[in-house]
Amino acid sequence: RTLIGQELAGSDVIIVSNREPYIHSAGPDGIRCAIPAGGLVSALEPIARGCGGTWIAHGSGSADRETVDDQDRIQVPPDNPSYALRRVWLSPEEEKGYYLGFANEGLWPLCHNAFVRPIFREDDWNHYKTVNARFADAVIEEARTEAPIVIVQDYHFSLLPRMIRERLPNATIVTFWHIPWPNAEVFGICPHATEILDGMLGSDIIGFQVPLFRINFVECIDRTLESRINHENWSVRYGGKTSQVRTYPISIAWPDQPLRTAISSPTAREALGIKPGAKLILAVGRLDYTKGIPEFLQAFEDLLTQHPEHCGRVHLYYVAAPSRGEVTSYRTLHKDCLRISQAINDRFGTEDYKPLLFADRHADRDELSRLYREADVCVVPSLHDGMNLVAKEFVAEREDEQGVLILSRFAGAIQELPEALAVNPFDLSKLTATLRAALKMPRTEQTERMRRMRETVRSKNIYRWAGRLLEDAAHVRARNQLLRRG
Ligand code: GDG
Repeated sequence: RTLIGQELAGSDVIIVSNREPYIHSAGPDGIRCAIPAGGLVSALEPIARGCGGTWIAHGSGSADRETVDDQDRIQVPPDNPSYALRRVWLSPEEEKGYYLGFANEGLWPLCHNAFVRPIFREDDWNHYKTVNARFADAVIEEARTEAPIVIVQDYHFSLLPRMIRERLPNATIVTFWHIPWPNAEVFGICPHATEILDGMLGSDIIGFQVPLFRINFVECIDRTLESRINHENWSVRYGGKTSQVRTYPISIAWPDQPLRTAISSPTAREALGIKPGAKLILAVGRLDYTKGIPEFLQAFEDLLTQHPEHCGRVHLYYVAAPSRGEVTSYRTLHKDCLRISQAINDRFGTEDYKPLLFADRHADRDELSRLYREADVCVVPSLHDGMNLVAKEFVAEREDEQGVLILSRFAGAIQELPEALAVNPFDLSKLTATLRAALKMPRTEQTERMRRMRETVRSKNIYRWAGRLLEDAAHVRARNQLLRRG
């Protein structure tokens, strides 16, 4: 963490993401400032703090507007201001077209094999272009030098690297794509495939979570653009400029201080009414159709149907934080999950046994930590996932080296965590069988697997991710400076 700060102290570093690192909400005692959940913020916050850079994001709440009145730029975090947060305000039409429309109804389903049809509306695309251009303006305004390091996050900003490059040719631009990249045939569905690839190749470095996504990306370039690809060092020469295509598997901060709860406070199990000896299965994730929620609920129902000895002895706690509720497919998913959950409880519940708790709300961080620590099994049944941080969080919390992780074969995290029980969430009978095996796994085997996973997550943590990415950026910057001089 300190190294990152030292390396970049005084550098002109600009981070761009859709979401803000701090969310302001208005309450009875004024405006409160909270850190949103998710890996992106914990990964990039130390960089922003360490180098006193600037973070540019979409201002997301009315309370946000109140905190700045008519100014767009504030110093954060509030308790120890160390970098600037610049908000870009979007009109409701821009937000709908760029964020809900093109990014979340177009690119999100395009990039995930969840078989939800992507929707590409011309209007959404126009808003996406406009908003990318507005963020480019903000980058230009915020750059303190003519050669800043700009770190662009995710599928909301595929056009931004080119837009910055045209106006700041000496910038070092790194784009990190947090979600999967589809194969060339699928990507070809997008009516704006060429512009998107051209936009991304404005970057010096394009980062993906795992090797397959980079292979897919390079294949898309090969089929779409006049370019020269070097398969040995994964670089693309296009329009007189070279971009490196790299992999940086994202991770989490290893907890510095394990959560210590007061001895007198009830355990998560007690709070849920779980009897001693009964097993707790946990799943956590945004309410998103890529996360395999109905699929896993079905597997749980099958477990209770086919192996009734589990009734009364096994509980499932599903924390499904609502997400993108303005998009129809998400609303339908939410209703389906509630209906299936109700049916399971109606069928198997008794006066003193409720098999399933489906919590469609945002849990607080301490509650999640406790659940991770007390669960017997944690399930990540994603149909497709760039990485999946929940799997790593569960492992990081298990100081006791107990607990079984069931992890989708289609989540990037499986590549670093082969000791998890891998599942294909589309294969219902195997999913149910794996769940059964997890519930029976001997403690010694749990320890063996968990110990190895903990070693991996401890060493391949978020600081390593950020460190590798910035080291590569510094390398590219130094090389470009030399080329310019000489
Ligand atoms: C993308 C990619 C990639 C969830 N519910 C609650 C809550 N969470 C936290 C988890 C975790 C984060 O949100 C979700 O992590 P995922 O990895 O599942 O991320 P996505 O949102 O799908 O984001 C993904 C990630 O980017 C990073 O590159 O891993 O593949 O899709 O940290 O703990 N946190 C709290 N309450 C909740 O109810 N506090």
